[in-house]
Amino acid sequence: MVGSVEKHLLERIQADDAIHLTLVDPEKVSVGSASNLAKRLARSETTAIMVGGSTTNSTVHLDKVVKAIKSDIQIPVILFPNNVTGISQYADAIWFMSLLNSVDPYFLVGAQILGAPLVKKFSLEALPLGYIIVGEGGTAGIVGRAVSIPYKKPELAVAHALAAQYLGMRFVYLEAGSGANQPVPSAMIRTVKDALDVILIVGGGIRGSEQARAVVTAGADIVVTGNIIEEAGSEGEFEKLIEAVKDGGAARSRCRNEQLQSFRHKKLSTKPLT
Ligand code: 1GP
Repeated sequence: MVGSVEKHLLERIQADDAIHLTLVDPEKVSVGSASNLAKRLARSETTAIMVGGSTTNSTVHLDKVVKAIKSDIQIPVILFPNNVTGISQYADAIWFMSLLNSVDPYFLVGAQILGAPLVKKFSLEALPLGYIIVGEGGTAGIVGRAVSIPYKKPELAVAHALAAQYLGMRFVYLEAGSGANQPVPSAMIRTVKDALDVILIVGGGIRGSEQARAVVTAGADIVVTGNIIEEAGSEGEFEKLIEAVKDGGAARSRCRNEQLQSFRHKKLSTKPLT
């Protein structure tokens, strides 16, 4: 069942072609700094806040961080759990995710079984997500015991993404790992996007506007950044990155319209005379 957070995301994607989400890692923030961050995010055009990290282990702290963020913003807060300890009753929704290239059944379905009753109890909106580690993979890849897909093997990423779609997941996330040296390459994003009918999320290692624009141009519907908001040093850099996501989306939709028009034009001009 599609809930209000998912509807919000889909409407924003329909309007702008591509959207930006900000990831806040509770391990990296105090309650006070989370509140300051939220005030800054409230002034930005990020579409939703994701809260989670590969090593989240204190639900008490997570609760406080989510509450602090929620008190300052109107946009949705979506949990991005690494484990059952990543579930907070104060969030709006949760990426209900399976790490599809993990060799450990716990990350495929075990943690989900343990967490599902809590998701129900807290009335969290579950957003079904196929999570795929690619390239370096970072801490998420190590903790999740993933066999990471090399950047040169886009066809393997497609196979994983299609499996997610056929299993009924409405989102697929290509994760290069937080702080990755190289974000997911355009060729891999494009190959996956061309094969997929569900929403494609891309994140990990995206540090600047040009990288964000490239990720969108290649086909990402949702761009996730985490570190950049802390690293940028100035609000301007972060804003520019979100602007680049919007520009990339607008350029993509212009390109699609032009292709459609040229297709229609060709069809009309080749219509046989009767
Ligand atoms: C991690 O993809 C996200 O899941 C964000 O990565 O911190 O490198 O932006 P960064």
